Amino acid sequence: MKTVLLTGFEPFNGATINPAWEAVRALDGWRGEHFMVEVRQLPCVFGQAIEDLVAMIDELHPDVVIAVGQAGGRPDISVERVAINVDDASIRDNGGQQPVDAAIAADGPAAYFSTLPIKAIVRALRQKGLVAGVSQTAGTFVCNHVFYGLMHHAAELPQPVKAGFIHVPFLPEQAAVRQGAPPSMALEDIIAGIKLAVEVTVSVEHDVHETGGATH
Ligand code: PCA
Repeated sequence: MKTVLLTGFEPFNGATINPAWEAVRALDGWRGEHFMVEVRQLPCVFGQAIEDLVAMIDELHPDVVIAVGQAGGRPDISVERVAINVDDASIRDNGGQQPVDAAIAADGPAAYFSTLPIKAIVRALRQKGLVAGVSQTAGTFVCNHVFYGLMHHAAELPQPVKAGFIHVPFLPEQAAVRQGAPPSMALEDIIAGIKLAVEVTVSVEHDVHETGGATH
């Protein structure tokens, strides 16, 4: 039985809802034939978010970790390829911090690649009619920060952990109150996408290597 840790961020930047958390918390207690899912919330706070995630991993010893965050303005479920070693915030986090051009790990590599089967996930999502793509940037705010911290910790663990990050769009009710009608996705579609990402990750041994997966 594999353990899958799914995390979602709390709302940030004055919002009252985060689609990542709404989707992830709907999967609390979900089990498949060969896996069980543990769901946790992460604070949108530099430093603390990585500390919390590392503690969760050390407690649960998951085989798979998928962290999920909101990427408002993106139209697709973005399966992130790469985490980079920099914090460069254009807004404050929920603790009032706004790091600029700061390394996440002073002695860490410039970047880590996701170890999720990113192309296989995108293919499966598209086959279900969900708007999805590989993304080449998770930004430089708390999501990239957590993604980098996750991969940095996973790289040090004795057991192999498949780990990565997925960004999800606004919900329709978030888009409705914003200027310029940004794209959005129904909660049920975001949930279906995260479920598929889990199922593909636990069942696929090697990623597929095909072109056309990227959107960002
Ligand atoms: N999205 C932000 C941080 C928390 C979240 O859900 C980001 O993309 O960095």
